[in-house]
Amino acid sequence: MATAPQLVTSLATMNRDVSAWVESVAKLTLPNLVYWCDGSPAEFQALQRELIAAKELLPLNPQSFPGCVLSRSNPSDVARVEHLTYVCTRNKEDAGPNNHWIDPAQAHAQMDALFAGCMKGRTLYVVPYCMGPIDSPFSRCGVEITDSAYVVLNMQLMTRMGRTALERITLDGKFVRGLHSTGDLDPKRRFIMHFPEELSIKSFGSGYGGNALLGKKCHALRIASWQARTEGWLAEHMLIVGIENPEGEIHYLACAFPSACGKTNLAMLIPPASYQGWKVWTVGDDIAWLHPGKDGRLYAINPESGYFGVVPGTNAKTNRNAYNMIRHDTIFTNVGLTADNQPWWEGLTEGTPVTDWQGRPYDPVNGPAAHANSRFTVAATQNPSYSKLADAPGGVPISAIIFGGRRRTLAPLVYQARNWLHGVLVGAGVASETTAAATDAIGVVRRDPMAMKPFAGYNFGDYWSHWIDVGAKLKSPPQIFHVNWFRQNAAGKFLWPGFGENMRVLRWVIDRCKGTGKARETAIGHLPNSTDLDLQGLDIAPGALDELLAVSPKLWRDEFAGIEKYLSEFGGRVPQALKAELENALARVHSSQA
Ligand code: GTP
Ligand code: SPV
Ligand code: MN
Repeated sequence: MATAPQLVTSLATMNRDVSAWVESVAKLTLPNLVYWCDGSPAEFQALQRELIAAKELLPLNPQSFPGCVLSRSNPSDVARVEHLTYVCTRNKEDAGPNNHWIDPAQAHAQMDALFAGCMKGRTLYVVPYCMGPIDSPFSRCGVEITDSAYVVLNMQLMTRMGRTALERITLDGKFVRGLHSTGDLDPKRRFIMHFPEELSIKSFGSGYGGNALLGKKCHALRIASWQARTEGWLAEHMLIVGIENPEGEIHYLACAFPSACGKTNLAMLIPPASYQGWKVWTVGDDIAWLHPGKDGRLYAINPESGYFGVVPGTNAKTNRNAYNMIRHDTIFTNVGLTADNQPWWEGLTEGTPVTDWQGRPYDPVNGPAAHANSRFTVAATQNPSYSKLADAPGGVPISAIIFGGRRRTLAPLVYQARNWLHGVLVGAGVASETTAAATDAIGVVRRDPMAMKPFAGYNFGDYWSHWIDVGAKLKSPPQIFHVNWFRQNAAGKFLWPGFGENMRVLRWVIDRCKGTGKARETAIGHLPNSTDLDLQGLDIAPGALDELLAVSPKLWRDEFAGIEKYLSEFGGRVPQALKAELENALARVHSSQA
């Protein structure tokens, strides 16, 4: 007979719905202890100390990385698992061809069988959290039940977690239920299931990132995108950044790039030396919730309060803000170590790795010292470019939406859509090379509409309709653009220097929004001539810009044929207006001579 779980804090009596759910989960999972997280710094410290004592976390060099720890995950558990991620709607068509699906009743049965008794000998943590500023009408709450203290620590950095969140849940009368167990980390017993109609999530068998920190992709994108559709807003895989010019005018941009395609970097970019007086303010680095405002503009909040960022490639030159930000009070996951216990990763220009991410002596034969999807978890307030408006309950007004992808060929450095509807087509047509952020093959170009392929909680056909509807509600909709920082030459070298230099493209984007930027019209939209970009002080290979700003009608004909084929997978759910827009685009590209 299992002993009755012991209740630890007074939070257990604050909300009857939450308590009843916790009780029923405890009955199923049979933990030793039920612990309600209050979200206090003392709690964080105590949990971290416990994990260090249990050797589940390794303290890093206290002189150079004070307050930092290293977590090594199971080598089979290092990224999101898209093939094991499901959206379980009553009607299969509602999940759409963009999602894996099984019947909700069957999904619950399958998951509950895995959860039965899975927390024996473990602690069940109750993690109430609020996605978004605690006092924002746009915020939405959830409770994650997990048996991983590592998840608790991450949720504390990534969300507004604990007592205040539980108070808000009581006011809202509603919350997303996320049940998580690391199980035995057997990849054959690993599933991430979403039940948008019930506002619930069940995740078993992984302790990693988006699989396990349920506030992030599971709630703030898959469940929230469903909620957003019924409530008239958008939940998107976008960074939010403010660009301030020397006159003090700030334009906010929301940019959707697929996983590991540059969101965190752009969100905290440092402008080139010639940009005296320009400042960059980070509102968010991964997720944006966008609401039409009374003034006819689109407003964005960041539902998160921390960053779960890609480590490799971070250095003082590429991303000095991140480099400084992660030197204290940061959780590193799956990086290597130097002899004196400093974290080490590929792209660092100093230090030598002696231990790899699996804890083995470093040997290049075994691959990189840090896993390609190794991550830092850090509170957003540690970011030197943290925006004063990151906590603003009403969010920030968005001037431009920028889609992007990782395309070796074809997609130019930047182009602007003609209008909102054309922009929705540009977003729907996004394709990008896959990255280490998910466990599948890397470097394969796939369609990733609005960078939401792994995250839209419903049928993409309905999703595009919803985008069109939201645009129709806006008197002053954001201008829509597409960028590509990842074009390569024949030798496989990046044509564009990227990182801070991306500011030059953002400046053109903002000028276009203000109506001052110049452009030429092409078959795919408006492109800058090289003379329309501010290139002062830029070191770029001769001919590279011409290549970056070229549009090949022949290649684009093939591209649009591919987009047409892709959209047809969604059959009758694709909005007529989008089909008509695609026909226009095809006609333009076919009649184009160049
Ligand atoms: P997720 O957290 O997975 O959603 O990723 P993200 O979109 O935030 O990507 P991130 O900014 O972490 O960048 C991913 C990788 O791309 C890192 O290794 C960066 O160094 C690299 N990267 C980012 N921006 C640029 C760029 O402008 N040019 C080039 N060449 N690489 C970049
Ligand atoms: C992504 O893959 O887009 C991430 C990391 O931001 S994870 O939290 O694992 O989803
Ligand atoms: Mn992401």
